Amino acid sequence: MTVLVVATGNPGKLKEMQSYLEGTPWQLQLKPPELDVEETGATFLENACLKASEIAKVTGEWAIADDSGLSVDALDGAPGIFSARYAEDDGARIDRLLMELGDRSDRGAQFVCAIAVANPQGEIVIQEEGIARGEILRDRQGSGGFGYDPIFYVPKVEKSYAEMTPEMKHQFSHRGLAFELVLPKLKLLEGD
Ligand code: ITT
Repeated sequence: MTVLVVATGNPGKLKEMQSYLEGTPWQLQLKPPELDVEETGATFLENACLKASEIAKVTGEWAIADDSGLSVDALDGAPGIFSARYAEDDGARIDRLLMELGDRSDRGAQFVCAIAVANPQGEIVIQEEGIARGEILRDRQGSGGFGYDPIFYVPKVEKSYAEMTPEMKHQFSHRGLAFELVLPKLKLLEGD
């Protein structure tokens, strides 16, 4: 079995990535905790590629990275690629977003997830993006998930991400959609 290093330090993302990769022939390995790649890219995809490539080169193994975030229409796409850097923890990030949006009625937003896979030489062999549209709630709703989940509402299923089961979030989320594109390509690679 070939090792695939899951290049994230975010426990919420890690849990979802591990569950999406379950059943593939890859032997998943955690990223060394001291390895932190600076996200200097201008897009989600650039940052995902930077993280996958750097972690692959340092570990000498295949690596998969996720760069994701929430872009709010009325805030000109903020926090976007700066979603993790918006405030110091998940609670404060949600508080800041709700404060910036105030009682504006245009509450449209999208979650974006870019996934990149690098070979042990650090070359990017897969890059895909998933986008999920929704609305920013006025208050937190639900207790599951992580990050901005309690304030991101998907009208089609009348639930916030934090109210979804893991299976439902897989079906409707940005990360689930990105993995739908990535998994068949990973399968082909394993056959090489
Ligand atoms: P790594 O770079 O180590 O993977 P990170 O948390 O720094 O971890 P990002 O730079 O990609 O990751 O930032 C993503 C931000 O968006 C972060 O604040 C997440 O909590 C949030 N986020 C991403 N996907 C999410 C999801 O499915 N639900 C809620 N919040 C999410």
